[in-house]
Amino acid sequence: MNHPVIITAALVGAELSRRETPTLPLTPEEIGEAAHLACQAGAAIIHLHVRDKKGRPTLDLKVLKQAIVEICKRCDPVIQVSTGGAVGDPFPKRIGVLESSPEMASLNMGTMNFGDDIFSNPIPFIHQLAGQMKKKKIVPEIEIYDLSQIELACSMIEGGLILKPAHFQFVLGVKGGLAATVENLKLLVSRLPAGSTWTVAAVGRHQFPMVEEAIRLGGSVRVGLEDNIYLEKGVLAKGSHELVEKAVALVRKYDRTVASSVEARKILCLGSE
Ligand code: KMH
Ligand code: ZN
Repeated sequence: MNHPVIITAALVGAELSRRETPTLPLTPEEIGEAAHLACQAGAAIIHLHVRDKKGRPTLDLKVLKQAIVEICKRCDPVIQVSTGGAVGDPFPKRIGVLESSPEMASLNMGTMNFGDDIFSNPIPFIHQLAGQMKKKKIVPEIEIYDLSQIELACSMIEGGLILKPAHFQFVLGVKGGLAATVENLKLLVSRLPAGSTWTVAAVGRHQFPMVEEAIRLGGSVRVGLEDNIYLEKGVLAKGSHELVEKAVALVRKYDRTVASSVEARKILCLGSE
């Protein structure tokens, strides 16, 4: 039985600047406002990166907490902080973001080529992050960029470092990861431990074809400027909310419903032991 579709809005990311899209939110207030618009459009989860005063990606806890305050002033989404940060961010700072006490955090499952960079996630670091999340009762979103990463996640679930039911995100179309194809998505879904929930984030022009497929297959979806800045070919989105609106229309097209943040918390077992 399909559950309501959980829409995650990834508002900021670490790779973009205002050069690529003038509507990218940068300050905590702008992020709060962008989150509000995304939630009004139908997002239940906000995937959160923050920027410093110069607009550069930062893991500064003070800025992160300010952004969370600005979001929570305006709406009540599940806050999912990024522990991925930007390529090259030091591990202690990436673990440090958990001190912001979010309900969820991303947990990236492997070192890989990431465009022309290396996204470093050695196994001991993944274990350390997962251990801290478990201790702090923060639910991980397991970020899967390639098939082999599911094997590692499964071993961590079997070993009890990640609690069941686990929640997975398939990040498709990254240069260095698995391509964004229907075949790959079906293969990934077929490898999940029973009872897992899953969602898809595909980059660039792959975002909406994969969103549509995920909705058809019973999963959830992530959209937002972090992954894709275009509403249509050649048309920049005015903000992540427009991408959320487009995802909502697809959810309705397939007779599914959009999860509220309250429903998302239930589906993802947030706040339970
Ligand atoms: N910025 C990427 C290197 C995450 O948020 O956990 C990693 C990323 C994944 O965005
Ligand atoms: Zn991210």
